[in-house]
Amino acid sequence: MQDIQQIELSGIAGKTYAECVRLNRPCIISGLYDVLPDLRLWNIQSAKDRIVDKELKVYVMPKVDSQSSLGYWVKMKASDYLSQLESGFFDSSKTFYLAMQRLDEDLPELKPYVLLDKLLPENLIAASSFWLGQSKTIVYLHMDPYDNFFMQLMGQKTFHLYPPSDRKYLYPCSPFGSSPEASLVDPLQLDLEKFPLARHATRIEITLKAGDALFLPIYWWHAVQGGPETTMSVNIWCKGRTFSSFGGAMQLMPRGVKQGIGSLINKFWKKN
Ligand SMILES: O=C(O)CCC(=O)C(=O)O
Repeated sequence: MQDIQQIELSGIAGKTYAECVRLNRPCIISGLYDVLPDLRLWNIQSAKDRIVDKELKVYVMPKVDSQSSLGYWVKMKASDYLSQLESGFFDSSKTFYLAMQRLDEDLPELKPYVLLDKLLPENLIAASSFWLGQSKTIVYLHMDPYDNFFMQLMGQKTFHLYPPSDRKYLYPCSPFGSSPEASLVDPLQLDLEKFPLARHATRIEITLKAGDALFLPIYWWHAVQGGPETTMSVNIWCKGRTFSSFGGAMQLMPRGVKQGIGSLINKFWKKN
């Protein structure tokens, strides 16, 4: 792993986060036993035991060479998804990904097995999500308005990272469009003819294996590539630090304002 600091998880909730914020760089967190006491619990069979009866929303990504082809979500029974994960998916032209399932709302059955409060006090947690994918999933280059603790439970994932200051080289989508968090650049197949400025960007590549955790600071650009086997992960997005990068905040501000106005109108509408 290049240029990446390792931090041992502190026994005091919030202390590791404070250290990560001080460094304000991606770091690997080791010694996650307090948060994930039994890594062996995270396998397909235990997922079956806990969530088999659920109806899930699964992300479907067409298997083509370009991030311009959009994915979409389908409803699927957990039992079908999990058995297809084991036996191979019927439709090999697509990649299926049980992505970004909120532990609070979508899969509370799994919450008791990740002791999030050993890492962060509850008031700092914006959301936590579960990810379970077939091999070679790809989440294209984007950034999020949260610090992220990303914990790998099964299989490997490679993160392709760029700092917020590389925004000027990464062809971000318009701040006024629907996906201001996305970039047009594909680090996995860098097209320098189409995106010549991308040659100036500084990429960091980190591969996480089961038991590893990455701290990814707010507004860092990341594309995430699943390894050759089934992958399982949990992450926590942390509250606060919106203005820690001016460029990042400006990129996402118009959408934040639109969402704020939308929810005010909704509240007003419901009242009357
Ligand atoms: O695990 C993945 O496939 C994507 C994760 C991601 O983009 C995130 O945690 O922000």
